[in-house]
Amino acid sequence: MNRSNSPATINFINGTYCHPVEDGWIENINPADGTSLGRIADSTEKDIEQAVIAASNAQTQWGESTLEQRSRILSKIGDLIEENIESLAIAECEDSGKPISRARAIEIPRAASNFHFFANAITQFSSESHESVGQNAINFTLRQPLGVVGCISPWNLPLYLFTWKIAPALAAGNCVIAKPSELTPRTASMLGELCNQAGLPAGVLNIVQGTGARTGQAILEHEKIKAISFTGGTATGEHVARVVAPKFKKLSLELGGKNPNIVFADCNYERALETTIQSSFANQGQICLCGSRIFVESSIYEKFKTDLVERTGQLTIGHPAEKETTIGAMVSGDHYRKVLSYFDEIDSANASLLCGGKPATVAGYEQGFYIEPTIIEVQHNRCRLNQEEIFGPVVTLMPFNNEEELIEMANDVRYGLSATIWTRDLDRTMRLSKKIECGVVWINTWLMRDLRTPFGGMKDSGVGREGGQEALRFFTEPKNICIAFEN
Ligand code: TXE
Repeated sequence: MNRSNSPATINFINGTYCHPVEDGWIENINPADGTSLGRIADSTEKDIEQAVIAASNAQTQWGESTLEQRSRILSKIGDLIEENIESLAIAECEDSGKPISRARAIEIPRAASNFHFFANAITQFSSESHESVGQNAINFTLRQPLGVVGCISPWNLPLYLFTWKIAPALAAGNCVIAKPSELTPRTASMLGELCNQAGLPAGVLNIVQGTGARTGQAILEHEKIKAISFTGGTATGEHVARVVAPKFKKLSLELGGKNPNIVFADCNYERALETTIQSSFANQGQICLCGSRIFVESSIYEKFKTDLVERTGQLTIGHPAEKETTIGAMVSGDHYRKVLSYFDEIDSANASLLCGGKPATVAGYEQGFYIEPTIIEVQHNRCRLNQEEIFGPVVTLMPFNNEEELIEMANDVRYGLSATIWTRDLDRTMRLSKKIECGVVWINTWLMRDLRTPFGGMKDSGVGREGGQEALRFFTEPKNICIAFEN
């Protein structure tokens, strides 16, 4: 399988690759060098209509297929992703600018794990029963597929997040209309072919390409689409909620973050430092879970600051396809300019630039969108640099003196996705974990994922949880059946 040089990325509807009905196209730009990777279908509501018809036709049979049948097919899709890691990693790297080493070792394998995990999870999925004691009745909860559902995913971890939604939706017996980001369309497109090879019946998964405003909007508005699972920016999430709420669709939102990375003096210093490099700059800082606000206990602040700047200087900015590259390109020109615009805030916030703070040039790829990994020392938590999701290789650093002050700053932000705490004091980890307003707390680690755990955020970071049983519950309709019996 090698579609990475394919000139046009088109829709996958009813098991077949097809051109958009209205012949609309957008350009896919390689952010590493500014060249074109070809055209992408910019689908309209007519394409969504075709996808919904295909999905509706497939729904009864897929919804009534046995768990073993579904599990076997999903598992096979996972196997095929593993067999095609190289071509998928190349396409992912070209579309997004991420280092190929990351796509190959972490993200494409995780897409395979998503299918393998939910292939197993569905065979263990169960529902509750309640005996109405003294009333001679027993209640049980029937969990049925919702029907046709919509999955909309972002560009930062393209196939990883696309499959994180699709796998549980399919496992639970739904047919799916899925749209990847228009910035990173190709691995999602390649997945269609793998689904055919795995024997997924036509129409069960339909992959539509196009912009959010046009294609995504048509998914939100379609009356026959029963649920929307969305991951993306908070502003877009707010729009999605406005459109979907009056239609009473089920809705799951995974949105932005501005996560605290908290370093206490009693931590394992080397591990905290090394992992902080990862949590700050992995994927050019374009992960909603990045620890973009670093708070360090004042007694080790100066040392940590010096060491962090020095280690950051050892990162290798380069073309994403080079194996030694650790910092690749930003996903797009627009996003690159948005991230750079935050450097204008440094003076007005009375902050100090410790390193980076400007575009990087990679010889031979001058049209690429590269930014130096940047650390900014801030004076207070209320500045825009600490309040807004920059979503780039940019972190802020500031000291703290005690737990009360720290908790106040950690929570003083509109987001509540994750937090990382570095300390050897077990009591402190529990005190802080309970008080920090977020959906995921990592103690002495970062981004360690177990797919059974609930994943998602509080406050403006989203609504609902994905992962494990939570995802299977989201993608099913609970129905209470009450059976009365005679003694
Ligand atoms: O994402 P969008 P953008 C944050 C990050 C970034 C900001 C904007 O801060 O700078 O969001 O990024 C689709 N109806 N995150 O603009 O727009 C779109 O096509 C339906 C955090 O690139 O949220 C894509 O498939 N769909 C984040 C998906 O929504 C619409 C990951 C996400 O795009 C739509 C990405 C519409 N009207 C960005 N408009 C995270 N939490 O991981 C857009 N889309």
